[in-house]
Amino acid sequence: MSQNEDFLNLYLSLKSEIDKKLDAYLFNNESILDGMVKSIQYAVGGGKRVRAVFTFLVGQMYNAPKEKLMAPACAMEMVHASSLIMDDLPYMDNAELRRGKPANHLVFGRDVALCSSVALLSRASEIILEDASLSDAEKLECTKVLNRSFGADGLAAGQFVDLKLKHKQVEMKVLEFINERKTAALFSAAGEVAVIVGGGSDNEKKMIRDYANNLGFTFQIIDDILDIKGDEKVVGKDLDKDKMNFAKLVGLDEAQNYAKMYMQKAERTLEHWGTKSKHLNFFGKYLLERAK
Ligand code: GRG
Repeated sequence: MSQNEDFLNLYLSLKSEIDKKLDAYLFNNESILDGMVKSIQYAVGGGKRVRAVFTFLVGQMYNAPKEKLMAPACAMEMVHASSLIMDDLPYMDNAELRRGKPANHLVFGRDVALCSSVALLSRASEIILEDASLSDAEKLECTKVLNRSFGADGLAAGQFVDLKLKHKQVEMKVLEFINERKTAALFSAAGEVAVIVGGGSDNEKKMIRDYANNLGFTFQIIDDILDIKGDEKVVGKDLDKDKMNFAKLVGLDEAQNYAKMYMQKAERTLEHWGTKSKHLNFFGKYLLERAK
């Protein structure tokens, strides 16, 4: 088996474990809540799970037990799913297609979609705080990192600036500001929780945040390229060819060069972990080459 196949098998097996655990975390035993829980399950179903897989791949470099990584990893996917519900709402990006299905608010209504989005944020912290395999210190640090990622210097900040400037010509540094918060912040948190659980040093937490930041930039630039030249049926979400983005600003070819450049920067940080980082190297290439 080639090393690449080896990585893809690992990715698929982690994804399937994550999918199962997310189902279990979101099980509903109150029939009166069926309508909302169906919307929550609908929102969480079907993603690529790259943020949670990233947590596992970083944790693997420390031989961190899988059972300790599971709650923080799933929490990242819950925050991500929450953000996708919000992002698609008519007064945000007003999108109709998500993960190849109608957007949450079109199926369940805007009112229910908003409740589900908030409930997912709350559940994300809860599953970490309730996890018996984590120490109190790990729970505290992980929820702090998680909550910071979607707040006023994370997703919410990135989204705010993105919405305000979406049809304006902006400078590169503004796009970097947006991408760092809207997309890279959650990758950064997903990496940092794994270093916390793995018992890494403060310096390693910083290094993984740097790595994830560059990885997140690559990820967002590929997203921007797909927004322009992707196939809506493959990507599974509304493509917004008119919206200002990195690929529009610099052109498709140059955007691809930037995506590679950020990935190479990221890879240099990984040298610190030597051969232990081999799966993360494949993960980076997988994100760079993705078509959806
Ligand atoms: C307070 C949670 C919260 C959010 C408020 C709405 C919002 C602010 C932020 C939106 C952030 C957002 C949707 C960023 C886009 C990031 C991105 C590239 C998403 C696509 O991720 P994939 O490709 O999607 O991993 P799947 O469907 O595979 O999970």
